[in-house]
Amino acid sequence: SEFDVKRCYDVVIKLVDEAGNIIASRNDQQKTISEKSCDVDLLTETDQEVETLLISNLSKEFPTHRFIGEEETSEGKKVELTDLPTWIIDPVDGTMNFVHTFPHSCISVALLVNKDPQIGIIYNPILNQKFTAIKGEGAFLNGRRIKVSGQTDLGKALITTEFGTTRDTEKLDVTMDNLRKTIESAHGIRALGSAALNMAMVALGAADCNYEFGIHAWDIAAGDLIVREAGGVTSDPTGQPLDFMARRVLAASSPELANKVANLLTQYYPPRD
Ligand code: LIP
Repeated sequence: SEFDVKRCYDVVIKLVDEAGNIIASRNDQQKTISEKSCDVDLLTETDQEVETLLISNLSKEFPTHRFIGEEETSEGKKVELTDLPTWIIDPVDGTMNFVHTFPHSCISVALLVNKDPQIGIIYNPILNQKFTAIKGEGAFLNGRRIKVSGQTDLGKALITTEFGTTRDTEKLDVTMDNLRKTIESAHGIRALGSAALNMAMVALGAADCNYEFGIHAWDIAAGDLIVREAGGVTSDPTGQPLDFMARRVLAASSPELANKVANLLTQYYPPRD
């Protein structure tokens, strides 16, 4: 009841700026890498350091708040989303990019209350792109209002997706099937290497739709709010409501386009978080 979203935003944005400086300063340095689910699913020391910076400072300011972080979870902690205020944090989304200095890595942070995003921040400190949203107040890039394209025509749509961080044969078959169908029916296809930045491109109107199977809540929670505050829609890739634990996402510039892409896609159901 005493929830003060503005105060939460002011606290987190300072920490995100600080974390961004760390990521930007390390981008072109050698990284110490560890593997998560497989040898193309990566974590670096910077992921760990940034997550600790955010969680330790946020929990000092907001002792009752909960946290879901990529790094914490990779250490075996179970993902549990309750109705309590919960910060969902990906310290470095696009870790493969970060390891290679491909300049599309970002911090993705969202604050949920009653499982509903109130704040979303996606910050690429290497290219200085800061996407922000507070529920009901619109979406912004570096302080300037952004809007989705409004595209409804699949044949004119630029679609973003990813190839995934697994070499599982069944998943790869679905991925290739969907790439082929998308290339055949859309205007073009792009993969930035960061689920959060792909969604930010939909919010910006630079891409028209994004889908991915195999993501986690921390890859999409901030993007969900930023896309919707920019006038877009988010859902499960079937068109059903988005479920942060289902590891599946669709974001689009219009309900019409979302529906067309949902009908096009071969569905894949990873194990839930
Ligand atoms: C990864 C994304 C990647 C996506 C994976 C994964 P990480 O996040 O950036 O684009 O395909 O599903 O979530 O591991 O770099 O934070």
